[in-house]
Amino acid sequence: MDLLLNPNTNATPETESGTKPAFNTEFADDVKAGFAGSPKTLSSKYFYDGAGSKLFQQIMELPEYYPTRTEFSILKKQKAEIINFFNPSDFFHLVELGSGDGLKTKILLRQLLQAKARFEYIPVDISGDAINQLQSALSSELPDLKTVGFTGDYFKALHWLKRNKPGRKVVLFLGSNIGNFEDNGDLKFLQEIRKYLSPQDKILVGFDLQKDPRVIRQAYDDASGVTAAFNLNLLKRMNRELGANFEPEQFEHFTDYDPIAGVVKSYLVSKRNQTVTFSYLNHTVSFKAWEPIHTENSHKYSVDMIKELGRKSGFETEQLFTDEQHYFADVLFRVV
Ligand code: AVI
Repeated sequence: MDLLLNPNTNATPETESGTKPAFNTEFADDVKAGFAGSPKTLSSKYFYDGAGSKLFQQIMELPEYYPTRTEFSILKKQKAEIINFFNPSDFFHLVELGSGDGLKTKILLRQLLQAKARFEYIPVDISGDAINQLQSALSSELPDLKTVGFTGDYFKALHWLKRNKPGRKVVLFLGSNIGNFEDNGDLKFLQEIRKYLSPQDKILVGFDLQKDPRVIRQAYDDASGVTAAFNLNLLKRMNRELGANFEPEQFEHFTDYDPIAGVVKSYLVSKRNQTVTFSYLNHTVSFKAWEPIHTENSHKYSVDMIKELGRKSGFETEQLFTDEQHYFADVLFRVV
């Protein structure tokens, strides 16, 4: 299981400037191991290099991709109610896991400042660039905000916080990233977070809800092909970083939603028998015609599933904030 899931921040910005990215041993090992198994797999965390992060920005703007704008509208409409549940007059650390550009969080930050809440904002991100950019934006946009950024993985951050910032915590894990884990990874992730929290602490988690299966399917198979390009970028990334010779036009993006399991599964399907060489790894991999590589899970939840997930992780569901169509929910769990 991969606990370091951080969609907006696994970028390798070096590729943006055209220089060769540093060799990533973990990526090489994961590719080798994932392609040795059956079915072949590749973790969705590798979507987010420089090009993939830009494509994900475009996905979030697509008419078919409802989660981002729905969560945005929930936060906008219910910000006053949400921050009240944080007990804003009692000092707390607001810790955001995967803060990225902080666009959604700024809605809550502004509201907290307006309400004269006693808090310090601690954005956590694997990308030092993302943290630096966010902090400089916040210092000009919200000069009264007290903030300390943390660059590193989530659990290192929580470990550091437990020792160095012992006060009450409200953790944010927005954007439905909780849905991108492998089987039971969501539970393991929340159970792990729970270990670093104390009574009185809370966590606000974004969940994409189960709905008309067609609406979900379209969100991952948009008419303009941006999601397909996002998936196929994995092949280009392997070409760039591992010296592979994938021909992206010899693979296709395929995705489907299983309403029983509540999961969108995405694949790259080989259109013919082909062998790919990874020149930096001295390694080859063969694909049969119509053989899939499983590249992503995106879980969709019912309210009962969310409450059960919370219970099993040591949390009680305190409040569920949703939109009129019940497409998305930001769920506040408190430690039990
Ligand atoms: C980052 N994550 C919540 C997105 C999702 O909806 O599962 C990733 C994504 N994959 C395809 N489209 C968007």
